[in-house]
Amino acid sequence: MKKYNNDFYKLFNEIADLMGILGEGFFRVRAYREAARVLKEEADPITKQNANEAEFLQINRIGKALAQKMMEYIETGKMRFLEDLRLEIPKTVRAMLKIPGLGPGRIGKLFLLASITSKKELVKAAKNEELLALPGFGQKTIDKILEAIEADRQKKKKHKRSEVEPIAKKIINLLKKIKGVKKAEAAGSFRRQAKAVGDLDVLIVGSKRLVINAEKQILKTFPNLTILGRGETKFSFVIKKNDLQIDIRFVPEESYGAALLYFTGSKVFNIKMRQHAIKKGFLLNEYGLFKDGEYVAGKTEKEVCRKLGIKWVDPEKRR
Ligand code: DCT
Ligand code: MG
Ligand code: MG
Repeated sequence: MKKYNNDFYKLFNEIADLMGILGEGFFRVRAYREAARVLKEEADPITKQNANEAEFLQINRIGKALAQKMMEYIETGKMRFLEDLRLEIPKTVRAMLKIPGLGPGRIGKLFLLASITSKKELVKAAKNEELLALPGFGQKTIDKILEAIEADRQKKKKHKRSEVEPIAKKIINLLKKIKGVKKAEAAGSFRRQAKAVGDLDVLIVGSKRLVINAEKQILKTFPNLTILGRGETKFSFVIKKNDLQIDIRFVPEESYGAALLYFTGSKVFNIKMRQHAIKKGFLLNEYGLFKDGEYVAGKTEKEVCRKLGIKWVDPEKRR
């Protein structure tokens, strides 16, 4: 039998949000939020069978107005009060509730005082300095909002590992079949076993001539892609279907280990490695490990680590 507790939690919180946007008094808004919390965390399971207004009134924080709405919802699947609120506030305004750091109060000011009705308009107004005139919007707040929107955008661009895995496999296999390719391996966050991957970084040992061949083979396998760039040692493209970017880099054999270290990252791990190298009198980059301008190591990760006097670290632990 369906339990309604979680529905009520969401619905009453939504009512609180929307009333907050419309500038309802603090106490009325809080009453809905508190009721939502109690129904989710403290109340016994509510089902059609045990639904009863008098019983609801026994629950902490539930008064007549809320108990009636609960009955209405169980009987009809709707709360008219909430439906009306939704009609008063455009969907794109309600969607702004998802922006971290932007609560109903501020959204209400944006909507009612500045006629800002979407995230897009908000970003535009923030950049125009229009927002500074609104009460509660200092430069610091505005910067935080813009940062949150940008961070959200970045996060959304991540791909699930399970989605990237088959593509990585396909690409590596295809590259390995090309004549002259000695090694092909995924680096970056994928090699670090990250659950969410921004792009797929791939390294190949082979001569520069291979870039053209690799491009041909890739286009055969993935006809629908956007090429972002092709250089002598790099080929970047986006698979259109899922918007996944792939960076393939071609490195000489003597640099493979150093390049694998570098392109596996993380960025923070690389900084630590380079600092360690400097302390020991080396220079470390994606081409190799150098001392006084002379190549010392670079063919494998382990060789580089050995010369640096440090243990090889599992990619998963390179944070
Ligand atoms: N790198 C670095 N310094 C930079 C940029 C990159 O040391 N300024 C290294 C570390 C990671 C590697 O190159 C690949 O870079 P990204 O693909 O940008 O990072 P990632 O760790 O693979 O993360 P993402 O999942 O976002 O691709
Ligand atoms: Mg990457
Ligand atoms: Mg990359």
